[in-house]
Amino acid sequence: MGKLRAITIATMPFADQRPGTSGLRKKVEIFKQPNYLENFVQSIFDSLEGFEGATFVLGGDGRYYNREAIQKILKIAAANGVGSIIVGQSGILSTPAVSALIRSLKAFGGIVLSASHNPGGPHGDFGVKYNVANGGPAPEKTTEAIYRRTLEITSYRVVETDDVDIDRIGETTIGDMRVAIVDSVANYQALMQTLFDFDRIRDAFRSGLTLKFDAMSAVTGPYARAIFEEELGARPGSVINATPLPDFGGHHPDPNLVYARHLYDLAMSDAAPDLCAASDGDGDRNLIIGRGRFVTPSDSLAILAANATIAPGYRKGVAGIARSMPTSGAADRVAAKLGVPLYETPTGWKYFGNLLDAGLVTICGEESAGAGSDHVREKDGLWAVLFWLDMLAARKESVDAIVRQHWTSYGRNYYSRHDYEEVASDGAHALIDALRDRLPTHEGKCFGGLEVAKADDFAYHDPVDGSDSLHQGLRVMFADGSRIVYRLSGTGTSGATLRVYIERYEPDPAQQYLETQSALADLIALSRELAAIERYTQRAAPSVIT
Ligand code: VG1
Ligand code: CO
Repeated sequence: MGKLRAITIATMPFADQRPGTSGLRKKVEIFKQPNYLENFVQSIFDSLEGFEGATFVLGGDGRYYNREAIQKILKIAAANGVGSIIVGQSGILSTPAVSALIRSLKAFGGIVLSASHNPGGPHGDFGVKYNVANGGPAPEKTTEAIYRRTLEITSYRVVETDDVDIDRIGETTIGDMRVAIVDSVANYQALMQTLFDFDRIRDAFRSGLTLKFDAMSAVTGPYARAIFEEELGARPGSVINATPLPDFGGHHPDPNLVYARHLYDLAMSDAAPDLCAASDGDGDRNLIIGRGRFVTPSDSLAILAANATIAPGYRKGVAGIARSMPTSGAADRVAAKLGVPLYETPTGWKYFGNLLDAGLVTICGEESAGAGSDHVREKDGLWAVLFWLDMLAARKESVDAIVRQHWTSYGRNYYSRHDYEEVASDGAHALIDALRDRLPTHEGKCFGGLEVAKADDFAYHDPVDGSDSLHQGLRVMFADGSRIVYRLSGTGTSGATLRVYIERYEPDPAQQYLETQSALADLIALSRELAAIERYTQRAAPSVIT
C-alpha cells in the first residue's frame, strides 16, 4: 500500500492543453515537462462523475513514453478512487482494442496513449485521449470540460508506490485499486471472429490467396500476427514490421501513399500479392492496395457498405452509412441505392458515436484512411483488412475487378487530398478567415466553366443529442457535383496544416481510368487560386498528396 499524496503543480501554466480532433497531442518534450501529463490526467478525473470503484481500460500504441505514462496514470487513478484498471500487456492496446475492451467489460471509460499516425520517439509526438463508456472518444462537451479544468487545477493526487510490472499477465493492487494486466489481443480477436467468416478466409489462404501487411513497427504487429498468420494461415512473413518499437523503427506510421510507398510499389510490381495493406501507429487506420489497384479510403468505405451482407456480422444489412464531410460522395450513392440514410459529420471519429449508439448507422468512414462499424466506437484498421479479405474470399475476384465493377455501377469519384504541412499558423488562419468571408460572393459565379452551386462553412447538428458543431470546414460545391473543401488540421503538433480536399464525379465508364491528379488538374489549380494559398502560406505546392 503506497502513500497517498496531493502534489502541487508548481510549473503552471503549461502549453495549451485543449484536445484537438483526436485527444491531446503534443511533442514528447512537452509531455515530459514536470507535472504536464499529471495535470491532464487529474483534469480528466476531475471532469468525470460517479466513477469511484468503477473499471477503466488503459493502453497505448507502444510509442516512446508509453510505459512511463502508464505508471503515472495508474498511480493517479488509484489516488482518485478508481476501482479497477485493465491494462494491455506491456502497455500495448490498439485504439480499436481499447474500444472493444471498454464495451466488453462495460467499463466506465478508458485512456488511450497515442499520437496515432504521427512519428514517435524522444523527438516525436505523444498523445492522451479519453474514451467514454460506449468505447468511443469523449464528446466535445467532455473534452471541453477537461480542457477548462486544466486551466484551473492547482494540484493532483497520486499514490506513491513502486511501479507495476506491466509485462506479466496477472493481477495486483495499488492502494485499493485492482490492476489487471491482460493479453492485448485476445478480446479483440474474439470480436473479429464474430464478424467475418474465418473458415472462408482460411480456405482462401490455403488455396493461394496472398497478403502483405505492414504493421509499420507500431501497435498492430501482435494483432496481425495472431490473426492473419497464426489463426487464418496466411503464409509466414505475410506480416512485416510486426514488433511495436518506441520510435516505430524511425518510420512515420502513417499508412498512406507517401509513407507506405514501398507497399504501393510492391502492389504495382510483378511480385504483387493479392492484397497489400497497412495500419497506423495506433491501429485505427487502414491502407488497401490490390494487385495493380490502390483503393482510396472513400471508395473503400463505399465498396464495403455495398458488399456488407457478404460478412456474417452484417448479414442483416446496414441501417445507414456515415462519412465525415470531406470524405467523397461515393458512399452517398451506395446509401441511395440501398435506400438507407447517409449522415455527413465533421472530421473526427467522435461524431459517429451517437449515430452508432442510436442504431442509425452501421458503417462509417473517413477519407483519412479510417473505416469502422458498430462493433466498436473507433475506426478499426484490421477490421477493414479482414473485411477486404472476406470479400476477396467470398467473391473470388481481385481487388481491381471489385473496384472497377463498383465504378461501372455507381460512377467514380476522383478524389485527392493536398496537405500543406507545418505552415505558419497566422497565415493559415488568415487564409481560412478571408475565404470564409468571401464564400457567399462565390455562389452562382463561374470559374473556368465550373459554376459554384453553393459555398458554406460546414456546421453539424447532431440528430441524437441536438448539439451543434460550427466551423467544421469550408466547402465550395459546383453544379456538376465537384467539390473543394478547406480545413485546418486538428492533430498536427507544429505550426498549422492546411488540408485541401478535391473531388470530381465521373459517371462515364470510358472516362474512369485517368490518373487521379490529371483528372483533377483544373480543380486543383482552382483550389490554389480561390484561397490564394501561396500568398497566405508561402507554398506553391502541397507537401503531401494522398
Ligand atoms: C486527421 C484526419 C481525421 C482523423 C484524425 C484522427 O485529423 O483528417 O479524419 O479522424 O486525423 O485520426 P486532422 O484534424 O489532422 O485532419 V487518427 O488515426 O490520427 O486518430
Ligand atoms: Co490512428
